[in-house]
Amino acid sequence: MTIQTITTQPFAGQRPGTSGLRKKVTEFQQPGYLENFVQAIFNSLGDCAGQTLVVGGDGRYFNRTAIQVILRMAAAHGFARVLVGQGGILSTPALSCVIRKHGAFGGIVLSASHNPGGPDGDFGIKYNIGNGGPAPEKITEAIYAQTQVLTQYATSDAADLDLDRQGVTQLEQMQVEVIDPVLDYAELMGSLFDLDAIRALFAGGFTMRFDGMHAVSGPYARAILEGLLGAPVGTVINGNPLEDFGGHHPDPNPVNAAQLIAMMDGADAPDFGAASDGDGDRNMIVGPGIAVTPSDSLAIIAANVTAAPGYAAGLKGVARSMPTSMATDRVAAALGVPCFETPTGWKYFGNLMDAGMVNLCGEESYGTGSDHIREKDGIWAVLFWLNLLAVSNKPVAQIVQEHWSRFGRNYYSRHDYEAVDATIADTMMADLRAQLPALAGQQFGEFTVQLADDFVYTDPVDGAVATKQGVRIVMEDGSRIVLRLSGTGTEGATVRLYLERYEADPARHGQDVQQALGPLAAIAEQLSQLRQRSGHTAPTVVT
Ligand code: VG1
Ligand code: CO
Repeated sequence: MTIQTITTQPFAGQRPGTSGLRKKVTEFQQPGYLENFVQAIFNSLGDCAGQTLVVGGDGRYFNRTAIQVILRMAAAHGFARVLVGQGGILSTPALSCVIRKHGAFGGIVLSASHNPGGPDGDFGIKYNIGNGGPAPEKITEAIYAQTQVLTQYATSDAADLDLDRQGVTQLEQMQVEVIDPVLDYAELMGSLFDLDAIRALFAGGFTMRFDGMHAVSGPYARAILEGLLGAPVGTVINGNPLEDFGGHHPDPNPVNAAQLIAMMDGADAPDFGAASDGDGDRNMIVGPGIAVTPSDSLAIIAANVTAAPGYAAGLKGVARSMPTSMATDRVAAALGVPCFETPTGWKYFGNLMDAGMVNLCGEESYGTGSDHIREKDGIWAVLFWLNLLAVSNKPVAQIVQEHWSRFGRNYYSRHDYEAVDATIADTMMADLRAQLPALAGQQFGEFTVQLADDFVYTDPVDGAVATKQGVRIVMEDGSRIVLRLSGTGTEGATVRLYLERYEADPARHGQDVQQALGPLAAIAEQLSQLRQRSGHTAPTVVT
C-alpha cells in the first residue's frame, strides 16, 4: 500500500446546488470526476490529522464504487478514522446522527435523494460539517472554487475493502470501521418518543403501511417499526434497498407513492400510511382517504409538539423554508414563539438550531425535522405522528380537520414543470423579476398584491446573505404565489410554482385544492407565461 499523487484537470460545473452535487451517473463515472470533487472537499477542509470522517449513502447504483474511492482518498489525506455504514448504507439522518454522536469532523453522504437511480439515473455527493448538517454556502462555494483550480489528487493504491462485515480494518495509517447503520439512530429515536404508547397502539391492532420505496429507509423502518415497536411483519413494504429503486422515483408524494395512496384510499385501508425518499430524509404522512400536506404536517407537529417526551419542554422557535405554507406561522403566533423564514434547503436551518433559536424545522417538499440532528428526518416525522396518534386516540383525518378548525386552512399546492429549456426558464425568471417593483398595489381579480420581491435571506446568526431565493407575490389576504428554479434537477431546468391560499371559515375547508388555488394559478401564468413559454400545457407533477 502506498499513497499516490495523480495529475488531473478541473471539470466544469461541479458547483453544489440545493443539496450537494447531483449529476447523471455517467457524468460521475468519468475518470477523475468523483476524485476531483472529493479532493476539492478535502482541500477546503485543510489538515484532517487525527480526525474522524463518516461515510455512507442511500445504496443507489455507484454507491459502493464511490465509497471505495473516498476511503482511499481519505487515507491519503490523513484522516485517522472513517466510520462507514455496513454495505455502504447510511440514511442522511443516520449519518447526521453518527457525526454528532461520535464527534466526527464531518461526513460525506452519497445520494441524489429523491432523484431516480440506476446506471442511467442520478448520483450525488454532499459534505456535512461537524454539527451533522449540510455544509453552509460559504463552504460549498470554497469547495466549488477548489474544483476549478486543482491539478492533482491523492489516493492510496490499496485494494477495495469489505464493506459488508462490521469491524475495523487498516487502510494506510487510517482505521476504517464498518458500523451497524441503524444502531445509533434507533437509540436516538428511542430517546425522543413514547415507545411504550406506540407499542400499545400496535398491540391493540392498529395497522400501518410504511413504503420504503426500495430506498434506504427500509432497513431503518423494519428495525424500528417491526422490531422495536412490535408492528406486524409486512408493515414495511418495498423495504429492500435496490440500486435502481425498482425503477421508480423514490420521492414520497402522492404521485410517486401511488401504490401506498391506492391502499390508503381502499375500503380496507390501514389506519396509517407513510413513505420516505431515496436517502430517508423526507416523509409523507397519510391517513385513510387523506394525504397530509407537508406544510400542514409541520404545523400539526408544532401545535402538538409536547405529545412526544423529547419535546415536553415545548418549542423554542420554528423555521420553515420560504415556499412552505404559512400554516406553521399561525401556530407559532398562538404559542408565542418566533417563526423564521429561510431559503429552500436544509443547510439554512443549521445555524438557527445550533444557536438554540429553533427546535423544529420543515419544508413543503416533504421534509420535517428537529434539533435532534441537523438534517430533515423521515422516520422521525413518522414516529412523531405515531406518538401523536397513540396519545390522542384520534384518526389522522380528525387531527387534521380539528387543526384547520382551530387555525384555519392554508390551501397549498406545488406545480413542477420539469425539463424546461434552461434559457427559457432563466429568461422567464428575469422577466418576472423585472415586473416586481411595479406589482405592489395592483389588482388581479379578487386579489390585491401587497408585496412582490425576490426573496433575500440574512442569516440572523452569522449575517450571511443569500439573494435570489425565489420570486414571491404576496396578496393582501395572505395568499401567495412563489416561483423558483430547482437546484437539484439534472435535466434542463425544473420550474417550481408554489400556490397558497388561506381560508379561515371551517364551512369552506372541504374544497378541492386545485379548484381553490385555480385563480392564483391563472395569475401566475398571466405574470410568468410559464406554460406558454415552456410549451408545457400542464405541470409535470402536482403535489
Ligand atoms: C428540493 C426541495 C428542497 C429540498 C431539496 C433537497 O430542492 O425543493 O426543499 O431541501 O430538494 O431535498 P430544489 O432546489 O430542487 O427545489 V432531498 O430529500 O432531495 O436531499
Ligand atoms: Co432526500
